[in-house]
Amino acid sequence: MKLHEFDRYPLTFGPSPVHHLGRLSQHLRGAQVWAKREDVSSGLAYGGNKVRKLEYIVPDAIASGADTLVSIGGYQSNHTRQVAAVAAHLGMKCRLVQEKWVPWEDPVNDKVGNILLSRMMGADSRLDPAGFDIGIRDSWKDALREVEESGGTPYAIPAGASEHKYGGLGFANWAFEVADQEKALGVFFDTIVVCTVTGSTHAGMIAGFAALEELTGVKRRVLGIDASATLEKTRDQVARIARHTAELIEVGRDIRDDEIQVLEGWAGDLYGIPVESTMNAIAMGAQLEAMITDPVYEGKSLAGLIDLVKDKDIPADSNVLYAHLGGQQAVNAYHRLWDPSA
Ligand code: 5PA
Repeated sequence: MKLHEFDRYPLTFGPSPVHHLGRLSQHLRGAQVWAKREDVSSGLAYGGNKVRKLEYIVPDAIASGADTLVSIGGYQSNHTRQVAAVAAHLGMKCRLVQEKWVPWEDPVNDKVGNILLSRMMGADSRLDPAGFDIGIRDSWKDALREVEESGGTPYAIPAGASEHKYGGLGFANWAFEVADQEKALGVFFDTIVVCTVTGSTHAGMIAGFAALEELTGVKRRVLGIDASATLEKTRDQVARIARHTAELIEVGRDIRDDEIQVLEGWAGDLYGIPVESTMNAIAMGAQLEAMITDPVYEGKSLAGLIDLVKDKDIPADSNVLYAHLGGQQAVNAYHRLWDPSA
């Protein structure tokens, strides 16, 4: 099937906005930097990249006859907040497993930001002490069984909606959206920069741009910036999902190895813990553009973009598109990073 033939349940306002980051570009003295904003493209609890993925998963959930969406993430998972939002929007129940993915000791880490919003939207959000892993977890299987035992019909959405058969479709569609927006704006983005953890955002883009390359012959670089700090796992997962998604949407050829670029250098040692480059990037985005990024994901990918532009790895005569995937709600749990009295 071609991408446009897959069912898509609209959860966004439409194409996410694209805009030029003029002051940041001027400051970096290199490529022109633009952003495409998943953080402001849905009315469902502030949106983010998972809402776009869920547009292609919801038809399957509805067709399955499920009454409860079940998913998993860290205490401050953006993904689980978006699953809770979509469940509320559909009139379904929501059961969330929130694990201690990040050793971030703060008394409000499991109380404010994303988890607060999920609870506000009626999700049954339960804490679990397990640490970070992007794979399939026992705690999640237990949650599915518990929903069944209590008479519900669960629908399973894995971490980041990535290891789902349709997890890559949302961002394959993002690639086609970019191509349309380029025409309207009269600009060409030769490089895309995106944050990568569970992989289907980046993987979907790879598949979508490969499909476009087959149609138009136009090549570009889609650079994933690792924020998982478990690079090999994330790289494997991106490659697997990109190849699976390319097959699903009938790209007509294999994804080449050179199309799968997950870069390391900005994650620090641990998922969820910012490093100096993260904090500098967050400050730059906020103070030059009032573009808010978080210390877990977007601050790290912005740090990658900044260095690649400064070092001219992204050439000065090019246009680079920063995929802003949301995630600002977690900053509440990281308040002390900006607290002058801390
Ligand atoms: C997340 C993910 P992928 O997981 O698709 O690679 O996306 C990475 C990413 N930016 C980038 C933001 C703001 C994100 O929330 N978040 C996860 C979550 O539980 O929130 C899946 C890890």
